[in-house]
Amino acid sequence: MAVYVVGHKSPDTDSVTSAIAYAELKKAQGVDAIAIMQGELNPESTMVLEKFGFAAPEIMTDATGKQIILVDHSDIAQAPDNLKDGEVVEIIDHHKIGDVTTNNPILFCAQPVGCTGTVIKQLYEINKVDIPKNIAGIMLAAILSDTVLFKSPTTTDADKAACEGLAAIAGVSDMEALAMEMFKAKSAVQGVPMKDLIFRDYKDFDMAGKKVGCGQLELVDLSLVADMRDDLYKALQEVKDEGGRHSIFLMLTDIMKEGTDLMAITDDPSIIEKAFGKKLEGQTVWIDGMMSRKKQTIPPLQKVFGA
Ligand SMILES: [Mn+2]
Repeated sequence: MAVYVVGHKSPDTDSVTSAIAYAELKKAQGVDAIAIMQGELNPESTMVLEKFGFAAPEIMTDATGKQIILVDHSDIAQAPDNLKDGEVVEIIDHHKIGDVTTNNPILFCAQPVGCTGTVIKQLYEINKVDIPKNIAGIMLAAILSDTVLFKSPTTTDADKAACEGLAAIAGVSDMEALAMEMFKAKSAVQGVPMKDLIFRDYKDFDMAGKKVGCGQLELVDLSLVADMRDDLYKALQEVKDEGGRHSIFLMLTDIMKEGTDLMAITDDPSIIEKAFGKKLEGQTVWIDGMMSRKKQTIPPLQKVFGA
């Protein structure tokens, strides 16, 4: 029976490449593993897969009747639909533990590191399987992406060490050049529908019973979205209303300046000041140093909501 390896909804580079890299490790161990994804590739992931010679994994969104390995998440909301009608057989992750439960004991390997790719590199080593050259390339790209070239506060020494090793295997002599190539690809916003931008890297959270959404656009320069801000705000309002959300955020993250202009629409504007110590000025509030949704945006909000 095939085992499907899948990352979270609105897949990012880590979710896609980790599915491919972990499926490859399972295949080396004799498992019929198939990497899949739950949505279209984003511009950065498209560039990364092309550069290292991979086809896009098939899109599959329903877990019914399937054996599933979750990578890069352990939340039901971010997993394939009807997960309870399938069977989760492993979880490999680097986020806080989510709400997926299982009937049987499983391999659950999560570490507080910057990227699932870093965890998977260790699993290759533990299992004494050589990492193929092109697989090392996409794993390296994932770590550079998730850690924003080691600028994100989620970065650990393990991530840096993994990148050194992977770059050597992949024959990448200039990691920074690879990262810049990816950041430029990910900064492509012109001509993209507003809602596609909002959902490009987006997650919904349950905060004490309130639905709170947060998207993130990582850009080499915020001037790229200067003339789109009003349209983005309008689209964000629609997404908030359609989904019955209490609050919705869009992080406009300046990778080079290392901060985020946080666009926010909320039923209770006081949460912004409580969470981040600053008030909204119009549509947004600039938070110096904010790079990571997981570490810097969501936890203060959860605290304020009492979730
Ligand atoms: Mn990740």
